Amino acid sequence: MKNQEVSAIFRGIAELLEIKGDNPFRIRAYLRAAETIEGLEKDIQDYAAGERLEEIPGIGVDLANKIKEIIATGKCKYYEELKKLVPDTVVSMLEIPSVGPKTANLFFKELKIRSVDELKNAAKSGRLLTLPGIKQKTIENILKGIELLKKGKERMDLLTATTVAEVIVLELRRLRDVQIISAAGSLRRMKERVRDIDILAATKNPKKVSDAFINLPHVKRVLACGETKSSILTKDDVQVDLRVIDPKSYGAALVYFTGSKNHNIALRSRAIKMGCKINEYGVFNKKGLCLASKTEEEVYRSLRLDLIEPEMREDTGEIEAASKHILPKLIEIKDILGDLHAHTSYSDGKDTVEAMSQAAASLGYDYICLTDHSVSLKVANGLDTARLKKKRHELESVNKKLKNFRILFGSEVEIDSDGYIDYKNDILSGFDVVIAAIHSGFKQSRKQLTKRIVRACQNKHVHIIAHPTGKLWPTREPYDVDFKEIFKVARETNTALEINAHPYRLDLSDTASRLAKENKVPLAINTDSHATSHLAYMKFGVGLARRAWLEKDDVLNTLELDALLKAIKK
Ligand code: DGT
Ligand code: CA
Repeated sequence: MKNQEVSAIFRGIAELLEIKGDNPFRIRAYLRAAETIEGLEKDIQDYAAGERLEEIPGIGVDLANKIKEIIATGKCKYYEELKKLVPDTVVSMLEIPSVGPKTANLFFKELKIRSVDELKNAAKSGRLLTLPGIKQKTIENILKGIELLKKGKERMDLLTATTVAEVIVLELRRLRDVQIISAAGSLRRMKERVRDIDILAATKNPKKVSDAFINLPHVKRVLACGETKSSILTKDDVQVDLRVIDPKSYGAALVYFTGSKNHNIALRSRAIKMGCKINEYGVFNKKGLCLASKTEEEVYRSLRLDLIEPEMREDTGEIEAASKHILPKLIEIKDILGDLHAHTSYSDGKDTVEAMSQAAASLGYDYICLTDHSVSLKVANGLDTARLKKKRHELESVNKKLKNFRILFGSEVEIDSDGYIDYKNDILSGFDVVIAAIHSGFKQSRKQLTKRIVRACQNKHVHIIAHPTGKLWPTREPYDVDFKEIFKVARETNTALEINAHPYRLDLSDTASRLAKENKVPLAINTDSHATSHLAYMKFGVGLARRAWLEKDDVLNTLELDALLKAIKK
């Protein structure tokens, strides 16, 4: 498939044109073409071979010729020429939250600043202040942005981590010498951000498995290669560690390398109190006799504990609960019966009502709520009354086609700076589900932001508050709100809080979700999908919910449709 290659080059061209301050229409044309090509189901080479490139929406003669050139040579002359005008390191400045193409261009042209590091020095030395429109506050924002960017690069999001891990695990699983293999570490615990990927393989032939690992096609550099552990850096600069272990110790090793470190320490002290010893090879009694090692279940049992699910292994009360046999029965992906937050091409989603609904039905769901943006969110093409009507008609006609599946009519509405909603009550009352969200004014005080959310909860038409703290990985930190107050009002008004499953959001966090449960606040796990492929992000939301000790009954979208509609009533 050359599709990714072509769309990456088109995106690169758009970025460079933006820095140069080129014609906005041309920039948009490249971006749109990149998106369309990325979403094509067929290989772009097939279109090229049949001289059918211009049938693709947004592709004219000029772009078609560039696509053919990329397919034939792997390169695009126009892109190479643009790159000579603007170095890569200048482009990388765009990753800083408060730096747009215009400012990047200003720094580059006026002060010859060519990289993030050079920008940091210039910001610290006061040199930037000589430029027009740059104030002390701008500089503070730039420095803060650089810090956030650095932090973001130290850890990766769960989507990146699972994608890399799945590919490698799949390749190694094919080896005859690998008996069992699993991801371990923070990824297995579904931690929100992961530093590196740990994989554990059971084998009688460690050398062969390690050799295969360090020779995988994804490897950029081998960092270490030893008897029991090898480490590589993938071509995307992700560190992956593989541990190989004798099958008879697999369970003990899996417990050990899944962690967390604090959980392991707590297990070890429990073992010591029982007169035993635990390590990656097993649980041993005083005489050195192995009591358990092969499976995780045995290992926990030997310490008189129920099996603790990986997501709970953080030493936050799980060991005590396991010893008393009162661990929660954690929610599972199969418990989810629908998704209550998804966008279509009516607002800023990529796919149509029908495509989104069919994708949700094929996941086995009973329902999806299509919650396009509301009228005041112009940047996301929010819907006015006329388009709402059109969408409603379309939903009805698609609903007739789908069996055992229902599309709900919803909207993600704006909470304004005072906490009021942008649609009038007569419109709001026409939706099956209303999700309210803050998309502007993040810099207000804790008090003001809390008041906005509280007021939105008090609106009798609002069923769910979307991504309650607004964080967006890696550049936007959560805004500060008074959860105690919000939980109280959410419970009193029967307003659910969302666990947004998008890997860049994961908002509420695991700790906040656990507190929400303890405060009896209704919760919903939603993907906020903007394309059919995003519906699969549900697993990240469920992972987070499991880290928060949530059970099926704590989550609204595990309910069947009628029960759900009843439960959200205010
Ligand atoms: P990360 O990589 O920072 O996202 O988090 P983890 O939990 O994957 O940490 P990592 O990769 O350093 O180690 C993997 C597991 O190995 C960890 O969860 C528990 C275990 N482990 C690592 N170091 C220690 C240690 O010093 N003591 C104990 N008891 N276990 C450790
Ligand atoms: Ca790790």
